[in-house]
Amino acid sequence: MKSISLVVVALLLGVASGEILNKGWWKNAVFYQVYPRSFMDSNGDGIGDLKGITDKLSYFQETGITAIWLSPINVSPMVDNGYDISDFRNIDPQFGTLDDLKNLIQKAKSLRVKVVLDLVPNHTSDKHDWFQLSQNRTKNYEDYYIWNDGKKIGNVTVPPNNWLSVFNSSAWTFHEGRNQYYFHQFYKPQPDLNYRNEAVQKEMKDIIEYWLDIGFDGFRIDAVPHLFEGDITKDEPTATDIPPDAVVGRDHVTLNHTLTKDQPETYELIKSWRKIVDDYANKRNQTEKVILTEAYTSWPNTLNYYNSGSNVPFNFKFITDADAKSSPAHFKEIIDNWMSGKPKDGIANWVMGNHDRVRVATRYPGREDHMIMLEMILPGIAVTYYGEEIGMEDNNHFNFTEFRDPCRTPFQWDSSKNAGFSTGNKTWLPVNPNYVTVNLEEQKKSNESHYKLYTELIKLRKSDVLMNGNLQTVVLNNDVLAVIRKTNKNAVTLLMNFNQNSSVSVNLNDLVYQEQPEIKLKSVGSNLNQTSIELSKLQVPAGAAIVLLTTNSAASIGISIFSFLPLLLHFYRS
Ligand SMILES: *[C@@H]1O[C@H](CO)[C@@H](O)[C@H](O)[C@H]1NC(C)=O
Ligand SMILES: *[C@@H]1O[C@H](CO)[C@@H](O)[C@H](O)[C@H]1NC(C)=O
Ligand SMILES: *[C@@H]1O[C@H](CO)[C@@H](O)[C@H](O)[C@H]1NC(C)=O
Ligand SMILES: *[C@@H]1O[C@H](CO)[C@@H](O)[C@H](O)[C@H]1NC(C)=O
Ligand SMILES: *[C@@H]1O[C@H](CO)[C@@H](O)[C@H](O)[C@H]1NC(C)=O
Ligand SMILES: *[C@@H]1O[C@H](CO)[C@@H](O)[C@H](O)[C@H]1NC(C)=O
Ligand SMILES: *[C@@H]1O[C@H](CO)[C@@H](O)[C@H](O)[C@H]1NC(C)=O
Ligand SMILES: *[C@@H]1O[C@H](CO)[C@@H](O)[C@H](O)[C@H]1NC(C)=O
Ligand SMILES: *[C@@H]1O[C@H](CO)[C@@H](O)[C@H](O)[C@H]1NC(C)=O
Ligand SMILES: *[C@@H]1O[C@H](CO)[C@@H](O)[C@H](O)[C@H]1NC(C)=O
Ligand SMILES: CC(=O)N[C@H]1CO[C@H](CO)[C@@H](O)[C@@H]1O
Ligand SMILES: [Ca+2]
Ligand SMILES: [Ca+2]
Repeated sequence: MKSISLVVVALLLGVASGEILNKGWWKNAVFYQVYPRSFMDSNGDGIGDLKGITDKLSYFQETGITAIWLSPINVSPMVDNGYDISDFRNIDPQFGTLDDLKNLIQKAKSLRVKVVLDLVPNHTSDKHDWFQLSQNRTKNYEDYYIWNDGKKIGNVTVPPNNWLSVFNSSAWTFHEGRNQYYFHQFYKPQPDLNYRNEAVQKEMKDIIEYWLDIGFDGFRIDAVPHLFEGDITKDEPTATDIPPDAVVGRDHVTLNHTLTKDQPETYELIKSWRKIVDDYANKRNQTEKVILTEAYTSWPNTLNYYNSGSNVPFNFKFITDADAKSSPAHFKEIIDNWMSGKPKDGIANWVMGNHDRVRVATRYPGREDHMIMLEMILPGIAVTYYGEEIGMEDNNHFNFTEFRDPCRTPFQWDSSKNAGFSTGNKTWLPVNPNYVTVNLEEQKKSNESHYKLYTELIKLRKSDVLMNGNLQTVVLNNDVLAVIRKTNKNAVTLLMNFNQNSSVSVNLNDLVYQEQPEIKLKSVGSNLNQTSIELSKLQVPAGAAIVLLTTNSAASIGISIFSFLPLLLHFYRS
């Protein structure tokens, strides 16, 4: 009897007894966001493409990047730069072919660079087959989207509620063919999928498995707070603090998004996706898949994402909650809040920029190195937006049609035509004219550059103290933020002087170990020329950031006594 049940148990386990390998590979990772249109153009049409990225894969390996994530590459009418997908299983011809992608992934694997796909599940393009079938009520597809009759006021039909699109104006558009409104959180040609329909959930599961078959190491999931909507018969309340220039009834900021953001069902959906990727890896004994989620949201909701299986609920606090005027105390608060607020076993992450935001070098003028040093020295995951490693700035020399364009201009490889991005006669967005001086080739040659600093930081991250050390944040003399990582052997200290006008003297005696103080790294142009370092009055030059390493002499004594202990015991016994 007993042996039979053992066999049964073994069989049951056997079914699911694969193994997820290399668990936690992402915990100290550097993720790098590639914006494919702007990274490298292989065929001179002025638009970046997959072959271009493949040609540059060794760059990521050289630099020490763990994983790249690709902004959308799926087939798209490009109403919103690929965030409007019309075929989830194919590559937009502007970027190349499915074979190009397979080559990219294969080469990346051989270089040990992981590749993550941007999944855009909140909506499709109105050109997607599903929408074509849904708009004429083809059986099984009627409810793929969020359709509604609207309300009759007298003889006039109006949208069912007051919900507004993220890009302002009503989130409902009337469709003549179907004689109903459809809902869109973003642009009109981006109808929202109806995740309350099981068939839609099944479609997305199949799509996730499809891309895992192609070889992706995980997904960055776009706009998760917008996946579900609440009761359509209800209006959203007016927001409490409306900006003075906003138009009530038109602008998204004027409503409190109690029904169109962060609905509780979202977390169940993320959990189901976690399960899909885990089951997939488990069944095939593959490396763990990673899930990154994009959500501009509150603390409790961020915790929900952590607890639903998102490895990296993006931390945008240095984009949304701080700027160049923020004090060291404010930075400290942001860091401490994330560290104490995240779940105990959750991994912190730090994002300084992305394709929707002003670049970090433009938001923190002259302090781009501070911000990169900060994300690299803090515990957990660092996320780089392409070009941050060379201090690329927003291209504000042109009048762009889109408010998000200035941060999306081509990568600045060298000082040749089009910054080495394209051999074409024009590029889809104009290259920043500063490429003549701000470019990778120049920075590789230079003794002191943003790029050199970036690669040195990545090397330093591999040290035990930055992988495992604890964290302390201290404000010194009102001007300097100290970020200290410490093990019982040594301490790495980042000192950021927020004062651009004068150097500040700080006393580190009670904060760090005393032995072998060594300046490991410094921000570009920091003017640091101390020959002997005095921990009691260390000068941090105006606007500079430095990384200091010190050693615990007691720890090495401790270790030597400890290692003699067995020997002593041996003597004692004999
Ligand atoms: C996965 O590994 C287990 C042992 O850990 C082995 O029994 C199983 O056959 C492997 N499965 C595959 C698909 O390789
Ligand atoms: C509905 O639209 C699809 C896609 O355009 C088309 O193939 C199909 O024939 C249409 N069905 C009806 C009933 O019009
Ligand atoms: C709607 O009704 C009003 C009066 O009730 C009338 O003046 C108007 O012409 C009607 N409009 C349409 C489009 O039928
Ligand atoms: C939205 O409403 C909630 C209560 O339902 C309130 O706590 C919150 O402050 C409101 N937010 C805004 C932006 O109006
Ligand atoms: C939406 O309205 C706000 C003002 O409330 C404005 O700042 C923003 O640029 C508008 N967005 C678009 C896409 O027009
Ligand atoms: C951008 O357009 C504005 C108004 O149309 C104009 O005043 C400004 O000079 C333009 N800037 C550039 C860099 O062309
Ligand atoms: C670029 O411009 C040159 C000179 O005007 C022209 O000869 C060439 O055909 C153009 N190349 C492309 C790819 O359009
Ligand atoms: C760069 O460093 C090398 C070796 O340390 C030195 O020989 C060279 O003079 C330096 N160049 C500049 C421009 O400082
Ligand atoms: C630095 O000096 C400028 C003008 O010289 C002043 O506006 C600014 O407030 C000063 N900054 C600090 C941090 O003292
Ligand atoms: C370092 O040396 C340079 C030139 O020798 C000098 O201008 C600068 O003030 C010094 N910096 C510090 C922090 O002493
Ligand atoms: C938060 C957010 O807006 N994320 C993306 C969701 O989709 C829109 C529309 O396609 C994109 O523009 C956003 O980047
Ligand atoms: Ca191209
Ligand atoms: Ca939605």
